[in-house]
Amino acid sequence: MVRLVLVLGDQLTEDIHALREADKSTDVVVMAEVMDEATYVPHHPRKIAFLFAAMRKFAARLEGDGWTVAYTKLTDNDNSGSIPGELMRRAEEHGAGEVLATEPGEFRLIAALEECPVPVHQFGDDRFLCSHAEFEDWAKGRKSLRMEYFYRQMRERTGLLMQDGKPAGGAWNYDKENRKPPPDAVGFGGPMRFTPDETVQEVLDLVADRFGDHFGEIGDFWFATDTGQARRALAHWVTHGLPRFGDFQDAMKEGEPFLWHSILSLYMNAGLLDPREACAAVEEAWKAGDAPLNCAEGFIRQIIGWREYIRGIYFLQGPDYATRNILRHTRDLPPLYWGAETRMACVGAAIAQTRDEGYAHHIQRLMITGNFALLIGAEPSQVQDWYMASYVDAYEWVMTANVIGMSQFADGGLVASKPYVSSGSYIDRMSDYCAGCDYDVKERTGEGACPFNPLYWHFLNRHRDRFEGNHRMGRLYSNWDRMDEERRTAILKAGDEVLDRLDRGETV
Ligand code: FAD
Ligand code: DLZ
Ligand code: SF4
Repeated sequence: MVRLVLVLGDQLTEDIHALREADKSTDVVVMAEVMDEATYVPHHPRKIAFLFAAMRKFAARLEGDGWTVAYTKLTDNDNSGSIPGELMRRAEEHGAGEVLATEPGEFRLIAALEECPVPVHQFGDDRFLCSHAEFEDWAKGRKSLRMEYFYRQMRERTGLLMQDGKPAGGAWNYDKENRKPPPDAVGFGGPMRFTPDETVQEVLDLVADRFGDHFGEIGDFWFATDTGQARRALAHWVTHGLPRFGDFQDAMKEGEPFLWHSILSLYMNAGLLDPREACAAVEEAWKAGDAPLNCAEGFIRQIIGWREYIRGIYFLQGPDYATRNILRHTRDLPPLYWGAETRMACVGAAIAQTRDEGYAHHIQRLMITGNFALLIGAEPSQVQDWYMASYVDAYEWVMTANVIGMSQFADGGLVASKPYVSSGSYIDRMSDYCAGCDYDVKERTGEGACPFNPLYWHFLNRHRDRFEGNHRMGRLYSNWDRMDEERRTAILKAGDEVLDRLDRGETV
């Protein structure tokens, strides 16, 4: 009997598990552009365009390779609007009694496939280096699930940057070398850009027409949309970006959205680029003397460490992880996140580039938009929805532990050993934003004071019971206690005023 083989929009890998299990001569591949997936959060238009274009090119490639593909375009009259709906429709059309699928990266879709009237067999997604069982095994019985220990095990398992069973260079982690402030000039022109071909252009017109009300601009679309292009983007970055990637990994610079970052997450997450291949290329560059160890290690740690760990936590914790809110934060995310005016240069820059590119690099996500949301006490699920809607690389398997855990501390410290909050001085040290800001980063109170300053102390003060005993934070509370009472009262009042202004809908 004919079987259907489901390939989702972020499963565009030729040897993905379900395709490996299928028979090209009898089975039918099902791919579908559906409204349910495009709108369960209002995804950035560039994300929808990227995935639809890449899906169409991937389907054509499978057909060229001898597969039968039943492809549904968004505008097809009989499009049922959902993945289970399309499976049922295609099952009837082809007389299929079974579906082969690769496990989706989001619980809601896993559940939808489990409930589908046509039986769906979900195979493990082995594009990841660590299976659910292996992660559970690692986590079992541990008091603390810190990424660093997981990472060391992954280095040993993969052999990446290992010499005679020991970490190359003698240390596991060179993060200390990777915190330089931004240089005056960036000599790297950013990621490789691709001119839209006919397929991409058709999709760009469709998305502009149907999803113009979503936050984000299509603008000048330059993403790779097939594996060949994604590989060229990788090679370009390894040659030109990697050699300085590590040094400036945490830096931020006005007008430089990409710095030396790879902009490869969207390709890896959609299946166009194999993370093993990316790590191998980086290790090779280090071995050839073309990239320093701190840069190669920094990148490989993000992939086999953070990327795998973040996914492991999502699947280990289960569907309710996304709803955690241990700090009981309830403030609505202010309209400035959706593009309303702000006088804060750092926040304005991060959000403007998010709107224009669907991209912000890690420190912008963590220490600008994430930091501000945490300081004002925004409701974590609203923060999660904003990130899901704003980034081209966003899927729940990777977003949830980054937002709920790392950024908002809503899981009570499972992922992060302390909350990622800072005053303006960290932002001033790591960026050049403050020089062009309406606010004064040196001031904690008064009309022109940088809002991050009073909000930082306001946050620490209102959560004192929880954080005072944290060995990484005790010194902060000692500093606070050493200020005279009048000063402390004035700072807390300044924090209240910022929050009141936000609540009244005034521009901050
Ligand atoms: P680079 O700086 O060049 O890093 C190399 C690669 O490492 C990335 O391509 C990515 O695959 C991986 N990586 C690095 N850090 C992480 C991490 N914390 N978790 C997972 N992978 C990581 N990443 C996503 O892919 N999708 C998301 O939806 C996402 N949401 C985030 C939300 C918040 C609040 C934070 C703090 C981080 C989030 N990240 C997310 C992680 C990280 O910010 C992005 O992977 C990175 O910015 C992508 O840009 P890049 O490819 O230029 O990365
Ligand atoms: C994100 C996304 C979008 C916007 N559209 C589609 C689509 O139309 N069809 C599809 O198969 N997949 C799409 N995706 C990706 C899925 O939402 C993704 O597979 C799940 O979020 C699981 O990671
Ligand atoms: Fe951001 Fe404060 Fe600096 Fe302005 S002064 S850019 S708000 S950190």
